[in-house]
Amino acid sequence: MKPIIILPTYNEALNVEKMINKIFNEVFKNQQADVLIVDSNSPDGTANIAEKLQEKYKNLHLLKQEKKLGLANAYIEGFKWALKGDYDTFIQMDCDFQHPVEILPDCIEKTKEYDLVISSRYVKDGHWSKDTNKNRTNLSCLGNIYAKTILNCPINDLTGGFNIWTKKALSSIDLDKIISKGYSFQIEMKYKCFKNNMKILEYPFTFNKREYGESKINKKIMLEALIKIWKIRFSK
Ligand SMILES: Nc1nc2c(ncn2[C@@H]2O[C@H](COP(=O)(O)OP(=O)(O)OP(=O)(O)O)[C@@H](O)[C@H]2O)c(=O)[nH]1
Ligand SMILES: [Mg+2]
Repeated sequence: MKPIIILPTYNEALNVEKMINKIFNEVFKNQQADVLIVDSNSPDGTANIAEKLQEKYKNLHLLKQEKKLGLANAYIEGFKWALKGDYDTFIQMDCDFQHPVEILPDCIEKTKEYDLVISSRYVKDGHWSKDTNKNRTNLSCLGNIYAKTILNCPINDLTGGFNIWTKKALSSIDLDKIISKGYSFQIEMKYKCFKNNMKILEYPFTFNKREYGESKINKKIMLEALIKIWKIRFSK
């Protein structure tokens, strides 16, 4: 049994090779973890780079989606694939270095006591990197307060995408009933986990600024998330 890191990618050609090298050469040496890239047919050729890397790393897997159907769809396909494998820990992480891979061994250790470990910007010692645009941080803070209040849920970082799931927590959620398409997926998954009475820890980390490549988040995606929270609140 070992962990699997699931990396959704859309146009991450500038990041993917560096990220995979860092995971396998610096943090999980001797390939004590697997990585699954779920690529939504990125026009910049991210999947081609991943295929080349598979020649070097036998623990690197690639799911090629035919088209971009949103972050939720990519993660659901990735989770379903991983749940069929011999894994005990399922890690969600962006492929743009905003989430520090180095903290993963500590977070994985914490899954001995907790069902879900959320890497959090909104607990003591959790931060945004100082050079992040203030509008972005304010929007995230407000979004989290809004979601937390509507859902009446104690999780501070509901929107974050750096989460470490045990098999128990992930299997407690019916992935076919997830209603989110975009980034509200992160909120919906954590809320369902909370409703399923799983033991949850928020582990502090510093959210870095994206160095290479472009953000996929836009006003439409954010608006969709704000509205979806009401549907999530009343979904079964
Ligand atoms: N497979 C897949 N990956 C996606 C999709 N949309 C975003 N991603 C990936 O999901 C991760 C998070 O997306 P970002 O655009 O970095 O979102 P963010 O980190 O909230 O925003 P920034 O701070 O602006 O970077 C990245 O690894 C993206 O490449 C999608 O539709 N399909
Ligand atoms: Mg990002």
